[in-house]
Amino acid sequence: MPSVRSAVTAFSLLASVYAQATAPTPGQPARNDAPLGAFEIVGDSMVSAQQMFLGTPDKVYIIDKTEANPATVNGHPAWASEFSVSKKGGRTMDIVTNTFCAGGNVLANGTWINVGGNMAVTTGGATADSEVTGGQPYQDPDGGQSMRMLTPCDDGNCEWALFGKMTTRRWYPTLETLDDGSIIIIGGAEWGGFVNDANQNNPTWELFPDKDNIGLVKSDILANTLPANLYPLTWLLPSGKLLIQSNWKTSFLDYKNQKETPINDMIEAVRVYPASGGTAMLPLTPANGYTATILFCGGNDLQPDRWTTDWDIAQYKASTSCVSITPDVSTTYNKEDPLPEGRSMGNLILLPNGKILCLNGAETGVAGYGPQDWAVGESYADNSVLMPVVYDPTAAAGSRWSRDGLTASTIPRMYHSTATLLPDGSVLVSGSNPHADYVVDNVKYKTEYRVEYFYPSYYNSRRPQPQGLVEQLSYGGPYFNVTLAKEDLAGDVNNVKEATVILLRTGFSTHTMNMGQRFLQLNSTYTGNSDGSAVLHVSQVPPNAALFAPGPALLFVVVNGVPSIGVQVMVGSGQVGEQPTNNAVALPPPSVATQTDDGQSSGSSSQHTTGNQDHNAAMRTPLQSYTALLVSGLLSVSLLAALL
Ligand SMILES: *[C@@H]1O[C@H](CO)[C@@H](O)[C@H](O)[C@H]1NC(C)=O
Ligand SMILES: *[C@@H]1O[C@H](CO)[C@@H](O)[C@H](O)[C@H]1NC(C)=O
Ligand SMILES: *[C@@H]1O[C@H](CO)[C@@H](O)[C@H](O)[C@H]1NC(C)=O
Ligand SMILES: [Cu+2]
Repeated sequence: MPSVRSAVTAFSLLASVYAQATAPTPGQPARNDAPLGAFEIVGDSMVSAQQMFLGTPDKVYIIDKTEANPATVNGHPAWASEFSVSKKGGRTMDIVTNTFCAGGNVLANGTWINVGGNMAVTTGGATADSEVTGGQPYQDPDGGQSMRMLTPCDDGNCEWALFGKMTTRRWYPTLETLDDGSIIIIGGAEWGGFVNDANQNNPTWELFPDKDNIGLVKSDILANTLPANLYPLTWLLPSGKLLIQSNWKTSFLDYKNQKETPINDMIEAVRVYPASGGTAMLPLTPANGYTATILFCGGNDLQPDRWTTDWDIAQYKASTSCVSITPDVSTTYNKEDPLPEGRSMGNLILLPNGKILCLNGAETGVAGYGPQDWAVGESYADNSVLMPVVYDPTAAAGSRWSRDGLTASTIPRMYHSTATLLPDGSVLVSGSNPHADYVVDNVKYKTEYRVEYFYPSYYNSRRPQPQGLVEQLSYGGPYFNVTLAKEDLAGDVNNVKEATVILLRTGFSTHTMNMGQRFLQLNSTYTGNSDGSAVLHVSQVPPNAALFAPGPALLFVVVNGVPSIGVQVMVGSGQVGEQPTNNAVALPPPSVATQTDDGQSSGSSSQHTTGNQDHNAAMRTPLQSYTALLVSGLLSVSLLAALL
């Protein structure tokens, strides 16, 4: 006979089943039934995500331009917010001055800066007359020379603070973190407009902090690439020089000696804003000797004079062209597999499995907006591309792009949209607002607040749970050991042979660039144990801070293409300044002991089979036990019902 006590026990069992179904297991993603290869609308960004970055493992910081967002802060519309990845919502923030098309990046000590922007505006993006109190109704002082700082937090108590002024006004500057963890601030226009022009060009760069008082330094490439020279595409190269790509030109910048050297022109398409191709440095790996190759995809083939004439640019076909350059080896651009369709504003996001996700953007037109009759609403782009596509740099040429298993989004992500990788390996996508102000009615491309998560194919897999990951990485020096249990290796110790340890900086996402985004595979060897567990011996970052600038990054262990949940680590000293480097300590030689299973030792081929069977068992077990719990939970519900 069922007693009340057994019903109570059954009820608490049910409660625990519920808890198990909702609370994420440590080391595992929030859910294991996500729609793979697809997007899911998860929340509201409160302000439109024109700029965005992952600041802590749970917090994404979103920055908009000043506009009539219904969400408020300190009695005026908000144009910044903090979004919690786990809670799928957050709070508005006061970023004080107009951040319209500002730039950002992270310092070696983990503080982010956001600089530049535009004048105080009033309704419709029109210039406001009051520069002192800020324009009404927005109360947004001029942000043209603003420097803003935020040290991300998880307690909801951090705020943006103004801390000084740049030497000059910069609207559309690029920021790149340098090998000493300071930041170079490059280019921009003084006052704004669709493209730059000679009357407001700012062909200079400056440093923050500017420890040697260099001040303002002139840049030839920015002087010579009007009008499409805004947000110049810039990477710190392993050589310590910067690659700057603007309009059709390319240069090296040796910032330490303040010397620029022109190299070959870009081919096939303009990649910089407003053509807005997607760009990413490919993974730096031991296999490629940590040689940097940069991929450029999409954009369009417009010559300089075409940007300043009035024609229906919104229907002009974007380019399918992808090219790459390996600047420390050769200054020639190489053609790569083209995109399946032309794309402007297609954002390239590095995934921890070494593949690159291309998403967002449009098949025709360019970044920007305006009042012209031909504009779509105000959008200078049309024919949104809703289907993502994935690039595998290790696949054979001709088959690097793939759409296997992918599903389209339902939300056009046009001008002023963004994307960033999250620690669980999903990708947060937000923004889109090809308008001068907040517009949601009667337009094809409205101001977007919807936040989506995209779930790569590995998302639902049981994640490796590496033990022994460090919190801080040095440049060179001793290696560290990371333990993987048998289940982390899907039951086959031989899987350790292909396991990788990945350092990934997600970057500052805006205008189809993720400033500072970078992927570096740490060198590693392994010791596979006879009980099926293994130890990875993992090198620190190679002794060259230009390979991966100091500052916070995510660390992943990837087994069979499945990443662990990324943990935030500090690369380098945690301080701005020259980084200590040491020689890398040699790693132990790789070895794998013969795996014994149920006391039976086996040869390598049957061992492989055993491993696969174990893999299936490992995949099944949690599901089976979950089902068992669920069944007993349901039984207890009927038990309870029978009692009442
Ligand atoms: C990081 O460095 C910058 C520049 O030196 C400084 O202004 C900021 O306060 C530092 N942040 C922290 C958390 O110390
Ligand atoms: C890491 O593993 C190697 C090889 O098994 C061992 O010699 C070394 O002592 C280990 N280091 C630490 C810090 O555990
Ligand atoms: C990786 O480590 C091994 C063993 O110490 C070493 O021989 C090799 O040169 C390293 N590779 C790179 C790219 O540093
Ligand atoms: Cu913009």
